[in-house]
Amino acid sequence: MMPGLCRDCGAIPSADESERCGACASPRLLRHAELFDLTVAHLDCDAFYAAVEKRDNPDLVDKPVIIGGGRRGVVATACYIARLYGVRSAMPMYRALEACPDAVVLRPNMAKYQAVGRRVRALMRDVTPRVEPISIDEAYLDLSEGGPAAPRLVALARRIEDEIGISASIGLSYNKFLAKLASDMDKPRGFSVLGRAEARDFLKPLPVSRIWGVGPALTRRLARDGISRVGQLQDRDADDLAARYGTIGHRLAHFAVGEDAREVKTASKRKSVSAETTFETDTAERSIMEPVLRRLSEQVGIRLNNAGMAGHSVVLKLKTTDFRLRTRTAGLAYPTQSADVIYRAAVALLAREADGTRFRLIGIGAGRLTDAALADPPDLLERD
Ligand code: DCP
Ligand code: MG
Repeated sequence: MMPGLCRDCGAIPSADESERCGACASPRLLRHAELFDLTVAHLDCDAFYAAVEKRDNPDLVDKPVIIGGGRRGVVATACYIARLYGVRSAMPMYRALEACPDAVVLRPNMAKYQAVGRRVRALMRDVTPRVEPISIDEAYLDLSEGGPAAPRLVALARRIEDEIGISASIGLSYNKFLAKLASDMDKPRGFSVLGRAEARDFLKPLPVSRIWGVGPALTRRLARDGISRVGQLQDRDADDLAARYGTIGHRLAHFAVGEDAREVKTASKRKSVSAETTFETDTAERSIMEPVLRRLSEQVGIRLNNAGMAGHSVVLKLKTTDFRLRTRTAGLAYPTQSADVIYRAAVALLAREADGTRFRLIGIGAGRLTDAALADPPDLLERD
């Protein structure tokens, strides 16, 4: 019999293939052969900023709502009604309003979203301490301990709706890569399951850019080699791919067939929070590298904030044209989440390394992680 679960009341549906839950008559039944064997989940709130605003103003519930504008003039997010008109995150606001002239546009209220994000995270930590936050509204959960994952996730989604008043979508699988793909499959209010049996076929038609770590540059390079779909990587030898594309070749081979060995990393297990990028062309110019460092510092700041952590040191990572790795570390007077503090430390480190050597990759990390409560004493920041 196919294992099943009701997403509304949590009951186990009867063996007959009925379409509705025998206990509460809900049609929202989950059925999957591996339902009670899978333990890695990805949870992502639906239209997060917009959902919070709708929760707080019932007049907005059935209207198209766009959050954004301000200095950047782009859409941060749009509710699912506005998405029916084609409005998407990162779209210029004027285009969004061309597509959906009746939309209600609101400026983001970040402090409120941060607070709601923390409450969502607290509910996740009630289910398991093994939570790895990825951004303000999403996280991975490792549910390998404490009983079958699926019923606990069904209950979590319900608590987020009942106690916080927004909805989330969940992907359940056997690793992080597939869990994240799954959570995206059935938004909003989704619950998708990707088992071992179907992973390979599921991945086959996807564009290679869906593989974690495959950015625009590598996507273009693969396209030049005639590879656009994940399926085209499925029968390739990992060492061959590594010989052609560098170390990421191993990842291409493994992820293409649904293998991802990354663990769900809880805050206490994490040693650093970092961001890095490969230059389109190798460079020795500080004037080119510094703006890149600025952007990476901002990413690290956001990631620290999302993870509720602060770094007590800054690590600069450079890879030379001949693939030699240089890492340089600077201690900080106090733990920080500030992109500015990280950037200034990184620029000082870079000044010492910019000796005419050409670099192909630059990265920056925050090390010696501590709890965010200890970060950036206000008097120190003000003195800056
Ligand atoms: N965000 C942003 N700019 C972007 C993307 C997102 O400011 N380019 C903000 C607004 C989102 C929030 O981050 O509400 C979470 O991002 P998601 O990508 O999870 O998007 P949503 O939660 O809005 O929608 P979805 O239902 O697709 O997850
Ligand atoms: Mg989201």
